[in-house]
Amino acid sequence: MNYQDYLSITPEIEQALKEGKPIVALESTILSHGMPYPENVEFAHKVEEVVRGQGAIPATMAIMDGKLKVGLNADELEIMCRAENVAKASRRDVAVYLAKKQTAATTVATTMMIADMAGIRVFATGGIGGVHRGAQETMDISADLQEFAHTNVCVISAGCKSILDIGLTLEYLETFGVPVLGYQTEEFPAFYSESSGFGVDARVEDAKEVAQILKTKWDLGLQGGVIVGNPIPHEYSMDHAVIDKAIDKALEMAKEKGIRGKQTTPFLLATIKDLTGGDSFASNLQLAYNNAKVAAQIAVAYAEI
Ligand code: PSU
Ligand code: MN
Repeated sequence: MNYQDYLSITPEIEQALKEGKPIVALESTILSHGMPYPENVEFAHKVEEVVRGQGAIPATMAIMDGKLKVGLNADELEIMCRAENVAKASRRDVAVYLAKKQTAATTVATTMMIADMAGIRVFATGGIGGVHRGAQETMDISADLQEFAHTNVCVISAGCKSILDIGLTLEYLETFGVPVLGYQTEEFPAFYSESSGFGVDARVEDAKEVAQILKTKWDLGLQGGVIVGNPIPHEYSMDHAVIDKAIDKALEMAKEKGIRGKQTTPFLLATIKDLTGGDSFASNLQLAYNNAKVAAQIAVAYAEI
């Protein structure tokens, strides 16, 4: 068997791949481990509609029944959103969960892997993983970053949350040769807010410009991903003081409870949501829709060149 035998691609996406139509990959960890049920069901459908609204086809990824699923139907989305006995799959888990037929949600790293295997080059998410605060001691660095170093997929996110050390995350990406672009901004966005105080490598003005950079990078055989930081729409951005306080408290609680490994990120996300009384969740939804929209525009522009 080769890797293609493990892919289960919906007929619509299979057809789109053949015809070179624009497709946008979407992850499922954001559904299973990043958002509450049943609000995540509405989100899962709506984010796909946003992609379609721009003329691209959505491909939500998951691991199910021993297959790498490219595109999920309504029943499968429901399973991912209910998240009962749904694991979180990063790169090292993929073979284990496939062989064990464990249902698992895909992170940024594994969504990129599956997208690449299927031939999908553009992927929209909320926030990326990165270097955790205190990583100098814990060595907690998301496998997402290694994936950017090797896998040819462009990821549109609202940057990363300051549960991470944003400065070290950007240093790591520089070391591994990953272009970090700012979508109509000079700053790398900090998820809930438009600014982080850290600059990007290059500002880009529109989807066409991103598509040209992708083409050039991959024409040159420069392996690896491209990160597009797309700031949260201004009207949804949150007060720094409110969100920073919640993040600090969540980090403290994680330490007290001895939360480690792959539990860290989901624990921090859920705790921040509780502490901000759901305000952060409303922002989270809006930034993810905005990323899906820009990603679809990039996929359309990339398909045209
Ligand atoms: N950051 C968020 N929301 C998320 C995630 C990160 O603001 O949902 C998810 C993504 O799926 C990301 C993963 O790939 O968490 C990173 O997990 P870890 O830090 O364990 O690598
Ligand atoms: Mn980690």
